[in-house]
Amino acid sequence: MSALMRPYGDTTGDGMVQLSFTLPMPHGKKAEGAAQQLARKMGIEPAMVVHAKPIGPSFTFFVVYGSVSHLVDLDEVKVVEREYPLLSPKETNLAIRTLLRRRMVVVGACIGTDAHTVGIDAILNIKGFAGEKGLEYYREIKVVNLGAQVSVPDLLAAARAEQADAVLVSQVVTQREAHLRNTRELATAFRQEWAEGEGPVLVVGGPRFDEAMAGELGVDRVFAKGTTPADVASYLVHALAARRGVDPTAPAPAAEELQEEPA
Ligand code: B12
Repeated sequence: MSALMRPYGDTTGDGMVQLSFTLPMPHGKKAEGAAQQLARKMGIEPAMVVHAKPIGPSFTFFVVYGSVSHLVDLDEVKVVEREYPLLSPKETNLAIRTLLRRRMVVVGACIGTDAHTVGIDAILNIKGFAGEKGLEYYREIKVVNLGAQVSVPDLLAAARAEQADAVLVSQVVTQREAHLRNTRELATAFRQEWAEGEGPVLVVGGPRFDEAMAGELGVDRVFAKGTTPADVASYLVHALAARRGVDPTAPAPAAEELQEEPA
């Protein structure tokens, strides 16, 4: 695969892309012209307005299809690759037993005004996500799911009372960067309570987070869209092992111990 590539629609390398947006003006010829102008300014040439639909009297939604001349350089693409091995529930349970000699306590919540609980429930609830069981299924994990619209002081109090090993926070609403502001508030409160490397492992997740922002936001790890429960459980084992200076890939599960484990 070449490091340089172009998008395509009909024939390889034709550069075709499709994008949608809304302009704050009534639907009409002028609006379609405005949409075309915007697309051209974005480097789409020729730009076809393939769909325009009024949204009430003062707004119009557009879909524009056209060709860009830009190239994508794969050598310049920077992403956060998973930095730990993916464990099965059995391996996670065994690793927790060996590491902690007790159950791992995980406290989860949506903070701020955010009421979107489906994401955190996908990770925590036993029914899980994408064919994987959630953290409640893991015998060695105790899950305390506080639900929606939890304030940072209440979350901190719960984390202290439960002696949480990890705090998992979901932020789905991103209007006015609420997810970033709330995460910074969370990190500040927890870092004031516990010294660096102590206290619960802080994890935030949601569909519009950039996984590269953990350091900047003051949390240990950020998860974005498509995260599965095993991604999170495996990370928590890795993070707690690393804090104890243990090889994150250890402890290697002994075959006979794994067989004792149901499910
Ligand atoms: C369902 C839904 C609702 C439901 C929520 C029900 C519930 N109990 O959760 C209801 C109807 C209540 C609702 C309300 C609102 N909603 Co709404 N909602 C949605 C919708 C359609 C789906 C979200 C969802 O459930 N996704 C499925 C889950 C599984 O995906 P996920 O959240 O991304 O989670 C995954 C990952 O992100 C990650 N993850 C998420 N959290 C965490 C946490 C951790 C720790 C980890 C490790 C991983 C992780 O793992 C999950 C599994 O992979 C989205 C649009 C969309 N299609 O996404 C809008 C959407 C999120 N809502 C939106 C809005 C604006 C609202 C309202 C403000 C609308 C209004 N004006 O009242 C209110 C706000 C209510 C509030 N106070 O928060 C906007 C947000 C826009 C923005 N940029 O902020 C969206 C994007 C719709 C849109 N396009 O405008 N909503």
